[in-house]
Amino acid sequence: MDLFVLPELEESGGHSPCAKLPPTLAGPSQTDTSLVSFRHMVQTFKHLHQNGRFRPRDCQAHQRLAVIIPFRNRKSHLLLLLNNLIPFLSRQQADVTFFLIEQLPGAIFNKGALLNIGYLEALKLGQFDCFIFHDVDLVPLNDKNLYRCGDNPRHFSVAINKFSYSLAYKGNFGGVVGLSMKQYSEVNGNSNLYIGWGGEDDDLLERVTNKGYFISRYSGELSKYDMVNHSRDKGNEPNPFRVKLLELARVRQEVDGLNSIHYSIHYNRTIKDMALFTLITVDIDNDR
Ligand code: UDH
Ligand code: NGS
Repeated sequence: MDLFVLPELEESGGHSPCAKLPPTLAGPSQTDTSLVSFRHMVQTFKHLHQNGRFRPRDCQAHQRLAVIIPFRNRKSHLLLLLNNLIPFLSRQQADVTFFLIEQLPGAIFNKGALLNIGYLEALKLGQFDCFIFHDVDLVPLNDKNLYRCGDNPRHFSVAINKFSYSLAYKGNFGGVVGLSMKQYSEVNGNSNLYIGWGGEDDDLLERVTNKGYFISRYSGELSKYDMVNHSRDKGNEPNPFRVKLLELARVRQEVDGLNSIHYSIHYNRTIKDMALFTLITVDIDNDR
C-alpha cells in the first residue's frame, strides 16, 4: 500500500507560544454562504500546505489538531464548511490538519467506524494532541469557541439553530466533539456497531462517563452553530437496533471500538483538491 507521511513543515517564524486567547479572534459571526469551489479556496487560503495542514506563522500553537470529518456524498456541505472553518481556525491560531474520511458507496453509512478510522489513520501520518470529530453540516458561529482539548472530552456544538440554539437534550454529545489522544484511546473510540443513523454519539457519552470523565461545554453563546438544512441521506436510514445497542454500551466498550475495527483503505492522492484535506477513502465491512 502506498502510505505517505505528512510533510514536516519548515520552522515557523516564531518560537514563543501563541497567546492563550488569540488576539485575532472576532467573536460572533454569521455563516458565509458564498458558493466557492475547491480551486477557489486553494487560491484564497494560501497558508494551507499540502494535505490540509496549516498553523500560525508567528507563534507556536498549543495543540496540534486533527479535524476528522465523516463523509459521503455531501460535497456542497463540505465546501461550505471548509470555507467557514479555515478562516475560523486561522483566527484561533490553530495548528490543524483536516482529514476527510469518506465511506465508499454500497454499505450502510457507519459514522462511528469512520471516526475510528480517522483517528487511527491520522496517527499513522503525523502526531496530534487533539481530535475534533466534526459533522460536515455544522458551521460554528463564534470563533471564541476555541477548538482545543482539555482535561475532559468537550462538546462544542451545544447551541444549534435547528434546536433554537439550545442543547437538543441533556445528554447530547453529537455533532462536534473534541477528545485528546489519551481520552479517545482510553474509551476505545466509538462503537463500530451503529450501522445507519442514530445512537453512536449517545454510546460515546456512555463510554466517556464510564471512564470517569465529565463533558465539558463552553457557554451557549460561544457554542452556536448553523446546521445546513438537508433531507435524510440514502444509505443512512435510522438504525432500528440503536436503542437496544445503547442499553449494553458499557458492557461492549472494551471489545467494540478502536481495537475491533475492520476496514480497507483506498488512497487517492492524485486529485487537485487534496491541498485542502487529507482524503482517506474507506470500504467498511459492516458484517465483520
Ligand atoms: N454523513 C455524510 N453522508 C451521509 C450520512 C452522514 O457525510 O450520507 C456525515 C456528515 O458528516 C453528517 C454526519 O455524518 O454531518 C452525521 O450525519 P447524520 O445523518 O447522523 O446526521 P444529520 O443531522 O442528519 O446530518 C440526520 C437526518 C436529518 C433528517 C432531516 C429531515 N428534515
Ligand atoms: C437522538 C439520537 C442521536 C442524535 C440525536 C440528534 O435521538 O444519535 O437524536 O439527532 N439517538 C438515538 O437515536 C438513540 S438530530 O436531530 O441532530 O439528527 O444525534
